[in-house]
Amino acid sequence: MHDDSGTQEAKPAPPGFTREQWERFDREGYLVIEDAIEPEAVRRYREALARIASRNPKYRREAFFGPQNAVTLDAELEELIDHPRHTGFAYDLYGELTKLHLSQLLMRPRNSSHNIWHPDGARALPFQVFSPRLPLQFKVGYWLTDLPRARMGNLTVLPRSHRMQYMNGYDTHEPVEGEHVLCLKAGAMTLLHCSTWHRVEPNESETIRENLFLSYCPAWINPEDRYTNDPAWLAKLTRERRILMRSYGHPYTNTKPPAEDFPLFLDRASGADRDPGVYREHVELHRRKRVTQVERWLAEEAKQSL
Ligand SMILES: O=C(O)CCC(=O)C(=O)O
Repeated sequence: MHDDSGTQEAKPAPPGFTREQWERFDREGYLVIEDAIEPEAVRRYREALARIASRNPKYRREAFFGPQNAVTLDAELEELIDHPRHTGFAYDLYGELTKLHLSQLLMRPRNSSHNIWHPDGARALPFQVFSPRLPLQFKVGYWLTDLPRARMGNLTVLPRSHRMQYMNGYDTHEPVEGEHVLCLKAGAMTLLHCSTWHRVEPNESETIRENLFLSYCPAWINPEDRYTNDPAWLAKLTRERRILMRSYGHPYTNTKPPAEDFPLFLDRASGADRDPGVYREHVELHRRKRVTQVERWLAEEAKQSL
């Protein structure tokens, strides 16, 4: 039986942050989770990247390659829209309005272009002005090749810099004191707060750095890599994947999605589609605020500091 709210089809939210992981992410501005991606999945994703490169006439083995909207480029990557390895982390932040902001595959060969220091998101009026604590973009990294040492095209972060609006190395490649060059094994997953300053190391090795980024945001932030998606492609997706793509015909629908897109997920612990006792009965599901896991932790923290 179908009910209008979608509750009967909805599944519980996948696992997200442990309390300890959240506290570390909130303090440092990023998190590394080793061995998060099974070797078999690393192999499948690498094969998909190779297929995408081989189909693209612009691909050159010696140049940076970074096509976006990657989940549409190979059927093997569709599962990344809502994979339970990482989607729960985004849901802990953005709850019922979670949206896939960007999907991108990256190949960084020797001596190819690499990014200078920057935070993600808006520059002239950074997200941090309005959201000094919580990220308005949240970037999940899937690392598919071993990067055992520096100067292999590594992602490099400045820990705790997500509270800084100015940073001396901005728009340069210069190493800065306290930076962390991420030396990762294939299968690691990283979580990055959009306000954390980061750059990319040059690649002086023979390894082509291969990875995937999946960013999430609240639906009311514009996506980075598309306006909408092909309706025929969307029609083949599962309910959760279609919702997470937020391919709406009218821009304000991102702020107020339709009733059938609720609940995105049921509460992980209780299986409920709504928070109990906060509204009168007549208030419809798609018009109800639901508290996120991160909001709960922030509320507990505020209580403890009284
Ligand atoms: O490729 C990387 O490691 C980071 C790229 C980057 O700077 C970004 O995605 O904002």
